[in-house]
Formats: sequence, C-alpha cells, structure tokens
Amino acid sequence: MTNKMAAAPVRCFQNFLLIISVITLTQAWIPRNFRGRPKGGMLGAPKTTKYRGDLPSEMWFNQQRLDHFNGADLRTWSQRYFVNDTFYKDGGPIFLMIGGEGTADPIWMVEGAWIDYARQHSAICFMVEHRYYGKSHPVKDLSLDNLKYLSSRQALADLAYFVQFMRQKFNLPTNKIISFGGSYSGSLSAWLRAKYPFLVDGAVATSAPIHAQLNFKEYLGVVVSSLATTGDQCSIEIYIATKTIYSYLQDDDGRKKLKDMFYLCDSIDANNQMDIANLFTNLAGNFEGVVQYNKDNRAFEGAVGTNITIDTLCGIMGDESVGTSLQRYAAVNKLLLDTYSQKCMDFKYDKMISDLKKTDWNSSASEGGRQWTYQTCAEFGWFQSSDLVEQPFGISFPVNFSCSQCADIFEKEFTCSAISANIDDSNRYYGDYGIKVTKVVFPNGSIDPWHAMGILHDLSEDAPAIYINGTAHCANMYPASPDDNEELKQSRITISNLIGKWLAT
Ligand SMILES: *[C@@H]1O[C@H](CO)[C@@H](O)[C@H](O)[C@H]1NC(C)=O
Ligand SMILES: *[C@@H]1O[C@H](CO)[C@@H](O)[C@H](O)[C@H]1NC(C)=O
Ligand SMILES: *[C@@H]1O[C@H](CO)[C@@H](O)[C@H](O)[C@H]1NC(C)=O
Ligand SMILES: *[C@@H]1O[C@H](CO)[C@@H](O)[C@H](O)[C@H]1NC(C)=O
Ligand SMILES: *[C@@H]1O[C@H](CO)[C@@H](O)[C@H](O)[C@H]1NC(C)=O
Ligand SMILES: CC(=O)N[C@H]1CO[C@H](CO)[C@@H](O)[C@@H]1O
Repeated sequence: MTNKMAAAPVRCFQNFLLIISVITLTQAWIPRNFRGRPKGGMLGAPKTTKYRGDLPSEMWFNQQRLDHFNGADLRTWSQRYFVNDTFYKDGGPIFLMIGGEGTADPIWMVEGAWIDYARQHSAICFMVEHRYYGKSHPVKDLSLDNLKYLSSRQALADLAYFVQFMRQKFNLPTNKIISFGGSYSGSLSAWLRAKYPFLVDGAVATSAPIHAQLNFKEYLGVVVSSLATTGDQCSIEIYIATKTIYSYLQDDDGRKKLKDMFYLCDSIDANNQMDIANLFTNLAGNFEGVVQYNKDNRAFEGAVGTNITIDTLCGIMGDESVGTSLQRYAAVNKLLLDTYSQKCMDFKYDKMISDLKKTDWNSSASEGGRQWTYQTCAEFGWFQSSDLVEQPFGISFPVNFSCSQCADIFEKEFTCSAISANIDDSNRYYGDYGIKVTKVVFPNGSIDPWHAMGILHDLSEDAPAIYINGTAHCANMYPASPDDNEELKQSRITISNLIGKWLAT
C-alpha cells in the first residue's frame, strides 16, 4: 500500500493517502470491513512516525512449489519476501514474520514491536508474503479452479520450503527461528510451530483465531461489551435506531427517508432481502471496524481513520443535540463515509457479488477480498452474523446470508453444511482448542472481537496466554506509544522475555 521507494516520508504519506482514496472510490461495493477483514488485511501497517530511511527492497524466492501435496506436480512460482539484517550478530536468531491475507507491507521491516525484539536479541528479520496476496501470484488469475492451491496448509508448507532456502542463501544453517504473525497470520504462526516443531523454535501468535467456526455470532457480542466500556447507553441507542429502521422499511416514504439519512447510493427495494441484509451488515460494520482497531497504534487507512474510536462513536450515539437515536446512527454513518471519502453507501448485493467475482489480478477484488472470502468459505467460516440475540444491530444477516455469498461469488454449492464440513476439516487438521504446542505465546486484546476465537488461558507453562485488558486487534505488534496502557506495555516485555527464554534453551 505504501511507496517502497519513498525517501521523503512526507511524499510517501501523500501517496499513501492518494492510493487510499483511489481505492475507496473504486472499491466501494466491497464493504470497508468484509468478513472481519478491512482492505489491506487484518494486520494493518504500523505508523511510520520515526523512520526516515529507505525501506528494504523486495526479494524473490523463485523456486517455491505450487502444490506441496502432489508429488506429480513440480510447477513452481516466485514468492516475495523482505530482509532486515541490521541488528544481526553472528549466531543470532532468525525472526520470521508470516504474511497474512493482504500485501506484505515493507514498513513492518523497520517498525513494530518485533523490530524492537530483533534489536534486543540480535536477530535477522525476514517477512514472507502469503501466496495469492500482494505480489505473490502462484497462478495466472483468481478463477475458482486456480484458487485450489490457496490454503493455510499450502501456505505453511511454503514457509517450510522458504526456511530451507533462506538458511542456505543467507548462510544461517543452524540459527534458531522464532515466527511472528497477527490475526490469521498469528494462527499460521502457532500452526507452523505445531506442524513443523523441528523448523521453528518458538512462535508469537497475536490475536490468533485458533478455533474455526461457521457462525461467528460471538463477534457482535464482543462488540457490545466493548461499546459498554463507555456505558450501556450506546447499545441502547443503537437498538432504538435499528428498531426505527425496521419500521421505516415498511413503506415507500420511510425507505426514501432512510436513503437520504444514510446517504445510500441507491433506493431501497423492499423485496430484495439480500440488499436489506447487506444494508444492516454495513451499518453494523461502521461499529465493527472501529471496535476491532480501537486506539491501535497503526496507520492503515488510518492516517484518516484511526482517530475515530469507540468513544467517538458512542459520544455521537449519546449526544441529544444530534437528534433522535436514528439521526445519531445516521451521523455515525456519515462520519465514516466522510472519513473514507465515500460519497454514498453502497449496499447493493449484486454489485458487491459481481465485484468479488472478478478474477483478474488487477481487479479491485484481488486486493485480497476475493481470496480471503475463498479461504473463509473453504477453510474457516468465521461469519460475523446477526444470530446472537443480545446485540442491537438487527436480525437481518443470519449466518446463511454469508453462506449464500460463498455460493454466489464462486458459483459453487457452498451450502452452510458444505462449508461446515470444510471447517471441521480445518479443526481436525490443526487441533482446534486442543492444539498441542510448546513455546508459543498467545496475546489477545479484550476489546478485539476476534479474541472470542482465540486462546485466552495458558495451555501450559510453555504455551501461555496474555490477555490484555483494554486493547484491540494485534495491539501488541504495533510500535510502542506513550498512550499505551500499562498492560499493553507489560505484554511487550513479557513477549520479549519469553523469546529470550526460548532462545536460551
Ligand atoms: C532495519 O530496521 C532498522 C530500524 O527501523 C532500520 O534502522 C534499518 O535501516 C533497517 N535495515 C534495513 C536493511 O532496512
Ligand atoms: C480526525 O483527524 C482528522 C485529520 O486530522 C480531522 O479532520 C477529523 O476531524 C478528526 N476526526 C475526529 C472524529 O476527531
Ligand atoms: C486488467 O487486465 C486485463 C487483461 O489482463 C485488461 O483487459 C484490463 O483492462 C485490466 N483492467 C484494469 C482496470 O487495469
Ligand atoms: C436464511 O434462512 C432463513 C430462515 O430459514 C430464511 O428465511 C432466509 O431466506 C435464508 N436466507 C438466505 C440468504 O438464504
Ligand atoms: C480492565 O480495565 C478496566 C478499565 O481500566 C477496569 O475497570 C477493569 O476492572 C479491568 N478488568 C480486569 C479483568 O482487569
Ligand atoms: C478472560 C480470560 O480468559 N482471561 C485469561 C487470559 O489469560 C490469562 C493468562 O495469561 C488468564 O489468567 C486469564 O484468566
């Protein structure tokens, strides 16, 4: 997302804003926050506040295997990676940042908590881009047939291949390896250690969902608890607004009012349940995106969006001077549209699906939306549905709405039960909550809805959980900030100490 060559950070920043606004103007049909994933990926890039030098240039491992599970298929492709050896001292460890469901951003090569750990432990840092994301294209397009090599299992095998290659090329034959990742790549980090314990000596698995599940209705439950840190009023107001929306939907006049108040791009067709489902999904999405990244010290989309917090949204919901509950809900929507330079809110289901059907590498869906959707349908589920009773965002996006999207986007019999079978496979393969690992740490934030799928209690003395009160998704991976709470500061120290312990044994 950022300009790799930018020597002048100011110019880099302007380009960044420009790229962001172009993307939001051309991609609005895919929601800002789709299946828990914002554009760019779930682990947004950290702020480049301090760094003034060049970023490391991209490198390629051009012998990566396409299909690790078919001995008759010897095709290869080029995988992108980055290196920072500035802190390396002879015999020091190898740090491996695992790319997730987005472009591997080289800003991570100079910033973030793991770079501080590298300084402390004299490590050489590698970041490997995940197959099918960013510039790592194993196949010529994203047709369903070509997506068959996109899976977490193939991605882990890529890492095993990469490690072997990298040990030779950089002459690091026996150095210890610690893997890192956040969100989905945090899961990969834990799973790498579980599946290849002889390859990695320890793993940091931040905000890692370890339990695959079709109906992730708990997501909105955590959103509600997180909003409740400002008091109960916020969810009550949302509930009243939602009820009013349902009553307005009953007649033409009300639907027209909703179109104006919420700056909808199109008129509401009362008979189109999929549009209505999408509309309610997007309205909940206004809150989900902000909660998931509340006060995270990151820059992604964020140069514009990160100063909007739970306090901002709940402040509006509690502000009588803004008007009725519905008007306040509309004001939140307008604030987010403005923040992301969107003129109107797209909720047309067919437009979204047709965008996500595009298979060209240069299409907007190839930014990751299509690939991540595929992975959720084929491996993980994690559908943020409205099926939890105790939440105020309505009942219009039940889990089968997400299953229908899988079927419509990939024109395949992705029924909820077919997807469930895929999910069961993943849990069997990785061990679910019963995962057996040592030397893995599982940090999670209490505000982050994803923690509901994570490991929150120590598995053993050797596989501890760190539950950080008051922080959001992947907070501990971002550069330290003076605003960080004590628990967050302490978590970074604990992680560094664990790494030290793992390296010493
Ligand atoms: C590695 O990161 C440090 C810290 O940001 C930076 O000073 C250094 O230039 C980076 N080295 C390379 C080779 O990019
Ligand atoms: C966020 O920051 C931008 C730019 O610094 C500013 O224009 C905007 O008003 C701020 N929004 C809020 C809700 O504080
Ligand atoms: C994407 O690439 C295809 C062919 O590879 C081309 O026909 C199309 O115009 C390109 N679209 C964009 C938006 O660049
Ligand atoms: C989901 O299931 C409900 C209840 O069975 C049904 O009314 C609705 O039409 C279904 N929605 C989709 C998108 O399949
Ligand atoms: C988390 O932090 C909040 C606010 O600082 C505090 O009220 C609450 O008791 C804390 N919870 C735990 C479990 O420490
Ligand atoms: C809410 C929760 O599960 N908290 C647990 C998080 O992990 C720590 C261990 O670091 C446990 O002590 C908490 O009970």
